Order: sequence, then structure tokens, then C-alpha cells
Amino acid sequence: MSAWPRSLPPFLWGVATSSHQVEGQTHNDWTRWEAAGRVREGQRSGRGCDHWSRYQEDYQRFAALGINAYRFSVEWSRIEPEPGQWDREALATYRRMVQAMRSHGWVPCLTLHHFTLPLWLADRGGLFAPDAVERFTRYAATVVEHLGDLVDLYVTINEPMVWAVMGYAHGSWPPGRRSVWLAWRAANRLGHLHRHLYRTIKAARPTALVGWAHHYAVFFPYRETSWADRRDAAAVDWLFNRRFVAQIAPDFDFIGVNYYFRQWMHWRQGFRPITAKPGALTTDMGWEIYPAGLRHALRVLGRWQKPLVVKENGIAARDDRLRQRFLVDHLRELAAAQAEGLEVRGYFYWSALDNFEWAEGFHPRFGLFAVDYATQARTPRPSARLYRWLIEQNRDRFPIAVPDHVPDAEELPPLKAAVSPTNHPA
Ligand code: IFM
Repeated sequence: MSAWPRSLPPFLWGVATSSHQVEGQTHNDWTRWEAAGRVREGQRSGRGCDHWSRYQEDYQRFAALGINAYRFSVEWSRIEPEPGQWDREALATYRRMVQAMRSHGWVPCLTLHHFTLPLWLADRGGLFAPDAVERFTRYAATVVEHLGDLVDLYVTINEPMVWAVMGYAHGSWPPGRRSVWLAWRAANRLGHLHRHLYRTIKAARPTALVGWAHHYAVFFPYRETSWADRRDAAAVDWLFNRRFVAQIAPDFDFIGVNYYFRQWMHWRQGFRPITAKPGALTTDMGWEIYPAGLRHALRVLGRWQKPLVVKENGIAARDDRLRQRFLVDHLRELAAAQAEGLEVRGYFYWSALDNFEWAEGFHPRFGLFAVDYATQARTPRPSARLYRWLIEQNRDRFPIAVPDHVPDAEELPPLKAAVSPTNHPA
């Protein structure tokens, strides 16, 4: 076991969001992408969940879950709307947010970069702008200067491999490039960037824990008997799951694990994975539900001998029963990983609220709280009660345990959130 700081709870029970997906009214490379009609059915993030003005009451709702940690991201385009111009009011709002998190008794986990870039940087080449590293590190230093006394846990970059693949090879996210070579270079660049961000934060806050959020997808050969399928599964696994970690080691204090699904490799498809075999249980996004993959990911990443924190795990499902089962089955795998001796220090459900799911727009429903985007009403789903119950069962418990008998979520008492509409116009 590592020296997990005594100042942190032994296990972080949290929920996660990201700025562009919930805040509303952001202005960055994604908003331009949306305006160009690149999101499903021409949807735009627009007002989103209006969380920027409603965060206090949202926190009151999340507090009813009994969480002790909250993962969020800060929006670079708000903080530095023009190069070198720092928006003090935006920084002050983030400071109030972090203070509110702490007053709820949560450990704030701050993500510096979660897929969006300010337009001024995107227009200079984004990740490949000549001064990108300098700009990124200056931004990180400014955030830490303003919030660092209140934040001990940082994610530098969310899912660098997803960003590299979707933005530079698949082309369905900004900057919309389609080149495997560019994606390879983007991944390298992100590794380089992570190391700079890590060192910048550690220089200012030596006791802070700094990591990144690694999207781990489990790749299996479509046919176990096919040598070529096995080769492709191993190759993609290395490229997507293992290479980045090796590249940035030892510059991380924990590994953030984002786990969602298993995919299949068939040599005839090249490097395009098959998302599910016929008949598999899938989410509303067609992702195969494979809880055992979480333990697999934790085992693989556990070899680095650093604490593991599940920074994201969740499901897009209009059928909440599926979410309840997903939650319990994945937490059982996490508990089993701990029983094997792996140091898993936290679990953050993705997501607290329904939100803007990138190129898929608002259709996917990941939230423990449903959002009605027309009225901005939030309604806890039964899975929110179940999550609260699971957290309660583990109060002061490490490692965690999921009881054999889990009650029907519908029969659990409703959440009691004292919500006062305090920080948005009536
Ligand atoms: O919504 C995303 C999040 O931004 C990053 N991780 C995966 C989630 C679900 O696709």
C-alpha cells in the first residue's frame, strides 16, 4: 500500500461532472464545433444544465447522496478568454464553488482539461500550437495560484487517448482531423503536456496528489481462435490502454481510471473495434456492459504500484433499472479488486447530472439526477437512492463491501435535499 494521505478519507465516494457538459454558455472549440452542425441532430450545448448559475442548489442535491468527494473541471476559456487576460470573476466563481464543496465536507477533485480549448488556442493549432505547452502550464499555474490552497487532488488531462483518437484519427471531435499519424503525435504531445502540468502543480503544491484520468477500454479478440483477431486486440490494447502510462511514468501520484465498456477486435475491421456482439447487454449508446472489465483494468493499471481511483464509471440508460444493476455490479468488481490487494481509493459515478454528451448531444442520460432541459428541473432517479444506500453501507469502511442482498431502489426512502434556489435569477 502507498502512503495515501491521512488528510483524505480512505475511500473517496463521489460523483463527477465536467465544465462544458454542465455549466452552460461556454465559448470554446466545442461551441464552434456545435455551431458548425457537427453534433447529432445539430444540437448545441447552449444553456446545458445551467450549472454555472445553479451550482449551489445542485450541490445541495448531490450532498443528499452522502458523497465525500466531488470531481469537476474548470473551463479554460472562461478563465483566460483571451491570451494572457485572466478573468478574475470566473476564478472567483470557481473559488466559491470549491469553498461550497468543502463546506459540504467533500474532497474537491479538480480537472484542468476536459476536452475543450479556448478558441484563441485552437486557432493557433491547439495542441500543436508552438506555445501550447507554455500556455497550458501558465493556465495550470494560475488555477493553482487561485484555488490551490483549497484543492489537494488534481486531474491534469481527462482521457488523453480518447481526445487524441476522436479529434485526430476519427475526426468526429474538434479539430476534426483524420490521420492515424496525427493521433499518434497528439498522444505523444499530451504525454509531454501531462508531465509539464504535473511538475507545475507539484512545484506550487508539493503535497497535492496529481494524476490524470485514463480511459481504459477492454479489448477482446472477436474470435479467440483467430490469431489475427488476437494480434489486433493486443495491439489496440497496448496503444490505447498501456502506452500512455508508460510514457508519463513516474510523473503521477495516482492513476485515475475511467471505465465504461468492452470492445471486440476483428481483423477484417482493421483498427475499428466492434462495440458489442449480437445479443450482448448494452447501454443506450450501444456500449457493451461488462463489469468484469473494471477489475481487469484495475489489475493492469495496478502494476504501476500507485493508488488507483475510479474517476468515472457510469451508464447512459433511460431504463434506470439498468443503471442500478450497473452500479452494483461494477462496485462488486471494485470490491473484489481490493480483496485481491489492489489499492483502489475511490469511485466517482459518471455523472451526477444528465448532461451534454459531446457529439451525441443531450440524448444519452447518464445522470443520477435527471435533467429536464426545458425547465431545468432535476429529479433524482431511483439509482441515486441506491448509490446513497451503498455509500451508507460503507461509512468508515475500507476496503469497501457490497452486501449480498441489495434492496430494490424504489423501496429505499427518497433523497432528502434541502434545496434553496440561492444563486440563479428567479
Ligand atoms: O461524458 C464523457 C466524459 O466527458 C468523459 N468520459 C466518458 C463520458 C461518457 O462518454
